[in-house]
Amino acid sequence: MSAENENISTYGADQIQILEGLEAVRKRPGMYIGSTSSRGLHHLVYEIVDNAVDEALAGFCTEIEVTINPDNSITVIDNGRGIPVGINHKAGIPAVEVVFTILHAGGKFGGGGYKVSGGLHGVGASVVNALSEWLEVTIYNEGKVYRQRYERGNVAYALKVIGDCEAGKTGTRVDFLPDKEIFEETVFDYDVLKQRVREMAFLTKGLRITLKDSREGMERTKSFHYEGGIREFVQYLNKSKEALYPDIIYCEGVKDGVAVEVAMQHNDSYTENSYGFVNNINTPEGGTHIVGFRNALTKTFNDYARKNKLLRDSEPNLSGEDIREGLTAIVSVKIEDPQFEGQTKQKLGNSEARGAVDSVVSKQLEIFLEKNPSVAKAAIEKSVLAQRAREAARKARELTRRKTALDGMSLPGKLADCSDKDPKNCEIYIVEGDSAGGSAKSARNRATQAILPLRGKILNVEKARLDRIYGNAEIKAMITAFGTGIHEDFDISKLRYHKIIIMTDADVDGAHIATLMLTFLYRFMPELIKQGYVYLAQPPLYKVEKNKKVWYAYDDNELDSILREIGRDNNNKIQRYKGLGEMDAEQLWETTMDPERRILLRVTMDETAASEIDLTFTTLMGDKVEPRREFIEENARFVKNLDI
Ligand code: TSJ
Repeated sequence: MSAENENISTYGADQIQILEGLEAVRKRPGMYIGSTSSRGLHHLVYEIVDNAVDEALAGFCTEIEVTINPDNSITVIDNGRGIPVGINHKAGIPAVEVVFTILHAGGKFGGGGYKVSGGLHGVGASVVNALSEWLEVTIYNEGKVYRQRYERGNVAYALKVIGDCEAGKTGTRVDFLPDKEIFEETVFDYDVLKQRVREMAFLTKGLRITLKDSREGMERTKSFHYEGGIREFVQYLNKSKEALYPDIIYCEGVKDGVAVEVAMQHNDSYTENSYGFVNNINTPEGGTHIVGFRNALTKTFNDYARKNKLLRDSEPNLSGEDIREGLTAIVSVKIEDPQFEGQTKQKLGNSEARGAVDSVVSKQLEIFLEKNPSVAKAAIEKSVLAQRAREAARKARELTRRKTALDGMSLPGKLADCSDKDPKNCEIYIVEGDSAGGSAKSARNRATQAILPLRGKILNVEKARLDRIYGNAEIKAMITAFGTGIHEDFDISKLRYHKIIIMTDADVDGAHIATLMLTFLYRFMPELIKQGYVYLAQPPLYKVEKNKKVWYAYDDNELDSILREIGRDNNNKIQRYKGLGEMDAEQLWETTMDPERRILLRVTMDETAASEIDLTFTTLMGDKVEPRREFIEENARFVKNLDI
């Protein structure tokens, strides 16, 4: 009857086996792409783009174009050699069909050395095919255009020639529509794709990746192309910071089958900002490549400092942490058979990567420092200051530790604690200002809601060294109230409240204070955010009264719709709240604190491009005005809730 039946009979037993393979993917999609949420949805695109990037890494592709189509399908086009169309002898079907219909069609076939990207999932095109309502692959090669279509992983028609193209043109095009039966979310987010595409372009120097949105009303295009590769990545990450020296330190080499590329530059901040990549995939958990990098860095800088008398004989060695203070670095390795370890399988385990990165960086960094003594001096002088501050911070910390040991877990004086002691039931409101703190204290449910008022602007941890941070009263109060400790002492099981709620005025100042607090939490207790314990309260902006009835509006749109409903007339009394302090306890309770009625925003971290999170903070909190304006303008058209 249909082409479908014909194909199945053509391929016979082999085909049945194949279909079973992809059925497994549809049954348990999470096993193959992590989740069926928005994150899994976007993962489909990365999976396809990764394959095209592999072609670029092999030296045969210079351009990739990714398009979000009006029907929410995706098109990825490259100008590589085109997936081979010849029959694969082992499978008895065209190689391209093997790619799309056999699970884990990695390995080698047709002598082509087809390699699967070694990422978190790294499962390839067949998984995307299995999870798509339909997928079409089009190949341009030797003057011909080939096409094959699949539906939910099944062959819809066999590979066929659909036309001619210019003799020299080669490339691959994949169109697919994610299956609504599988995904909870099927609408693509341009910004999410943009982050990953930009990262890919930085990591593959010379490659141009263009991202297009063709959906109605959302049309836009952006091209990413960096001849400098990860050197430009470091520049980009440092763009809203003050670099300590103009140069980007760069090391590159191949050893024991591991291709190593490292770029770095110090800035005047106090936090390290390094990212590791293995086969272009971010490794937030680190691994052997990062160990090798750190080892080389510590050793080479100390050797240089001793040799050039930048460190006195009486002074101890600089620690790795001292040298990495304010360092922005990208460590990128390419390796044939990456082994991932740890709970989340994101930590590189290959021991040869440690030696390779160590050796390449040690050799080339030493040469660089010899050639650029002013860079060496700037970096080492900063490290020496870091060393002293670290020592001072250790002393301050020990003092507070001893103090708490003496008076037994003394909670901050300003904290109005709740009476329930089960953290699961407890919330802590961090409130800006004593007056709002007062209202919150009278409004709260004393059993489960604790209030910690903070005075004045909280310290910007982006601009302070550890000793000052630990000495800051507001920060000390938060740390003791939470109960978890920080850094090496951090223990999430000691968290005293399962909801940490930041409550600030609904204006620009309030947003700034909330960002300062989130910056502190992100830098010092990221687990609290990662595990979803941190929230933003949403106080209303307006109160509308009419005939003794009251409405609250949380933004201008809501105010509009309330007014439309009740009629715009002189009986309306509209009050714009300038701050939390203007609300009385009852109003604050019913609008912002009552668990039954309030709106809380949970703060989340999207790990798609970790490097972008840091950039968001430093752009918003740093000194440079220009990048901040650019950032706000660039994002203003599509502002959402600040979703870090
Ligand atoms: F993921 C995918 F399969 F869907 C896909 C693959 C999607 C896209 C957009 C591009 C590709 C892709 C694969 N682009 N280029 C290639 N190259 C090959 O598959 C290829 C071509 C020739 C040879 C050879 O040895 O002659 C080897 C390979 C692996």
